[in-house]
Amino acid sequence: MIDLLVRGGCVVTPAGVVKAGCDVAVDGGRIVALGRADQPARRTVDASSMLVLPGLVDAHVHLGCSSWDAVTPNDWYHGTAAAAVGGVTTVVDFATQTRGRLMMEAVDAWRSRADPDAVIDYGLHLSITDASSATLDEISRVVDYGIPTFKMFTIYRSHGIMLEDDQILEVCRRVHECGGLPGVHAENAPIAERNYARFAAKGLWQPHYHALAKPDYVEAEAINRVLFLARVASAPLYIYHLSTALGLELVRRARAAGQAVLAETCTHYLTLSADCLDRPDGVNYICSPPLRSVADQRALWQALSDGAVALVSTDEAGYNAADKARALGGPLEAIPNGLPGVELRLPVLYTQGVEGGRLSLERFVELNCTNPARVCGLYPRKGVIAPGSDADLIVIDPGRRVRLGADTQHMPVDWCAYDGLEVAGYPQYTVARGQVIVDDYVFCGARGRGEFVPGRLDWSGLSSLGLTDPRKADGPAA
Ligand code: DUC
Ligand code: ZN
Ligand code: ZN
Repeated sequence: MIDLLVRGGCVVTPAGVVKAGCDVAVDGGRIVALGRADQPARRTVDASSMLVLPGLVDAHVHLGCSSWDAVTPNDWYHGTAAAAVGGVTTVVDFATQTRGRLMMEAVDAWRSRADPDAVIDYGLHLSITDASSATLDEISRVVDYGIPTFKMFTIYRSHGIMLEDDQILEVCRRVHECGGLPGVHAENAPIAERNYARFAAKGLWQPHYHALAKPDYVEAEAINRVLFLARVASAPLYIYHLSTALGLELVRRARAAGQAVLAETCTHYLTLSADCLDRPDGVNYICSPPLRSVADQRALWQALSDGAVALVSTDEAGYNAADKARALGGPLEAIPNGLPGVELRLPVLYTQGVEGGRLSLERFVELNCTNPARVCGLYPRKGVIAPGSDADLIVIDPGRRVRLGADTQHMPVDWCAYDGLEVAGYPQYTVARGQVIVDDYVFCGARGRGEFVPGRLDWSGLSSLGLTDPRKADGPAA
């Protein structure tokens, strides 16, 4: 007798969509068979007339994240529970090095918060904040531990996490030598800082000026610079949260020239525009990079379907409205950045992407499940419905619709970035490593059942995303 049979659904597999009548057999936390599996099971979920997808992987979240004196209500328990309700079965957070200290201290700190509370499995990136010889020498240890992705910041000088160009070059070199993947939060710091100071001097503190302080060229210049540094280092590059058509154009050009670069965008850059900043609750919508124009959104949707952007994440970092509003009237940089969204990527993008005719179901799964798992080194354990993979599955009734709002979302954040939007796609069941943790739309998972999953990059698999290992490719020399 097997543990679980998800019977008769329309299943998205690596070979394509199995139209209907496909069973998924689960035992010992893994998928053991696909197709017609006439086996007795301890539990059967009837998936006839339902969609069965891999659980989503969110490659970019900040849970229990703090900014000055504010902390996001989506901590490791509430954030992962809400994520599960939204069909997410793996999240990847950022262990952030304290400058001058060992990176492994940050890893230990993140694990000590995640392990007792996480409801779903998780991986980590490492946000690297200095390039001392001790840090550079520690990179191989971090990669061996199972954290192969390193995020560098070209901005946030006052937060003590920004790297200078020489440091970025060194980190790219060393991460690449160690078999890891360097990545970047790309915004030009001096231009943004000058703009903030200029607006502050004139008393222009409204959220509107956040977007004006960081126009599209602030992102694109930093992308251009770091693309060049990565090329000099012969290193691949992961661009986190790409938000502009101008930055995208640079990514496209680099990829066309054979450079190993991949880009991520986020739900909000696809679906919300800078006009949100002008609403009465506009301060809530402050995030970095800022929300952009409808033309930028259009370019990003196009890039999702043609492959120039490889994955969608949420950059989950949702603060309560009062914590955002408290900082109004002072420097714009002091307003906590980020939007709540870890629960909402599936319904929002299923509705606007798949129902909206912009993405096939297969492409939706690549962007939200398979590719994030590949980029974080979690594939094929995560992100795919295939025998041998973890049984991370969601079962969706595509006909059921919900109107989003602070009262319907499960995240304990007191406002909803998509208030009033009608969506389909919330899963009726979420199965994580073989356990039903959302049962008929009700969360029933146990605190602390989630485990750290070490990431190991598979360069041959990453080549399907245009990320050939530059050590082996005949790419352009700098
Ligand atoms: N920007 C970041 O860089 N991190 C968290 C959220 C945000 O908006
Ligand atoms: Zn960032
Ligand atoms: Zn982030």
